[in-house]
Amino acid sequence: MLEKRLRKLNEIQPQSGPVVYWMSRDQRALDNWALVYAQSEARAEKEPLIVFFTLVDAFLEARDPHYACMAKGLLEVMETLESKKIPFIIVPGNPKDTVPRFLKEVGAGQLVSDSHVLREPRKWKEDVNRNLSCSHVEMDAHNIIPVWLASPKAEYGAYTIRPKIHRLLDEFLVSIPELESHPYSRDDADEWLRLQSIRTRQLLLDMSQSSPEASGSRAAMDRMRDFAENRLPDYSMRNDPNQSVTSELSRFIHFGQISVQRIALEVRKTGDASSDEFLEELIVRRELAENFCYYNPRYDSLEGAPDWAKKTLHEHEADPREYLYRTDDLEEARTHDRLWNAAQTEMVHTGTMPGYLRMYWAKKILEWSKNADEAYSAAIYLNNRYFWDGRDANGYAGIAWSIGGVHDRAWAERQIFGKIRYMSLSGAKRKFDVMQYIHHVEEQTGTSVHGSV
Ligand code: FO1
Repeated sequence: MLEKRLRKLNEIQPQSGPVVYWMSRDQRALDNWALVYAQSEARAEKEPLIVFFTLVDAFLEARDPHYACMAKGLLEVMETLESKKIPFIIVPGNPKDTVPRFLKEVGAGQLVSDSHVLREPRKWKEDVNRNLSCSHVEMDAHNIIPVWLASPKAEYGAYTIRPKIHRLLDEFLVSIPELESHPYSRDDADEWLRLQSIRTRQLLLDMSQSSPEASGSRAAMDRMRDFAENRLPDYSMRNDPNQSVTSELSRFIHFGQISVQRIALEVRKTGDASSDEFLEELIVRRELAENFCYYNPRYDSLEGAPDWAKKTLHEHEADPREYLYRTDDLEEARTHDRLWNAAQTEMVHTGTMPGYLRMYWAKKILEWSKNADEAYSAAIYLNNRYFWDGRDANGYAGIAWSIGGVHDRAWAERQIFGKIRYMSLSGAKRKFDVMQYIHHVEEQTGTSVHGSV
């Protein structure tokens, strides 16, 4: 099972010396295939195991609260790893410098890393690989089925990837081996590692101090159990923003604090009638978003949209716009549409937004922008700057679906949108109690939301 999840990133053979797991996307000590593999290699070779993380200065549009939330989770990772006698070291800097330097300092014999689908962290890896003198393998510890095995190409939609995933699910959706207490360490390196650990702990304590948010693997597991027991039975009502029936796990998944595989196993165990619906979202739709970013290098612009969508949007570029807003108008929720402003206010104040409204929100940005390119930029900027789960394949795929028709089909042609699926305020009003949602946001955020409905 382990071998099926990994790929070799160079031809260098493993040598003697500690096995280093470069943790990045999968920030958890338990249920982590990359760590399980690194430990199995270290045990087989009777070598120490070290987990290394490199703290980059500004990841996409992430802000301090995101870093604080991540640091809180990493403190828990450090605690768990140390209880298993595995050192956890963080070094700030660009991975292209920090990773090769760290490997040299500890005399590493093998490097194991988790995998990425977004451009920036994939570039980290390419840069690291150019400067490497030890073997490097990568594991997809994020997806149930490794993104490169689920499909060899960009998929058209859920209907094309679904059968591929279901065909492989029984083979990959299996229990995950437990992390064991690690029996090997190297005495001469211990003092240096001890100092690095002290620095790491201090860094994480400083960074996480300001975070009032629940974060980390324990909080994620609690939330998962609470969802499975109390909200899963009502999951079919998830498109109503006034119902609290979703899992609220997306940010924990984003930071890798909980394994998707663990969630799938636990939810399946409940045998609840809504399990299949939830697993479709968790597995098929999420892996479709991963597939999109992995195989489409232009996932963050109109260039990455299908030809029919690019054509229709260009044809309608000169259509008159009743409303045109700049990014700062959008950011500060100063549009004429009170529902949209409420959704934007919720995003800025709480870092979340109900799923149905994420689509409405992005489609209105298209309607009120000069062209689709500007709509893409504004939506991606806001998504990455404010959402807890921003800076992730799901966000890029959601925006590309809403604005660029990705994974969707052509609909009846209309102004501005061309054949891109349209969403209207009147449609929203038919679906749920819009005023109830607006009042809820006002209460929750202590602001008054302007505009009309
Ligand atoms: N991963 C890292 O390896 N180092 C970082 O400093 C880092 C910061 C960071 C900030 C916000 C955020 O949302 C994610 C961050 N990640 C970081 C994780 C990771 O690179 C991303 O979650 C994935 O690439 C997105 O799929």
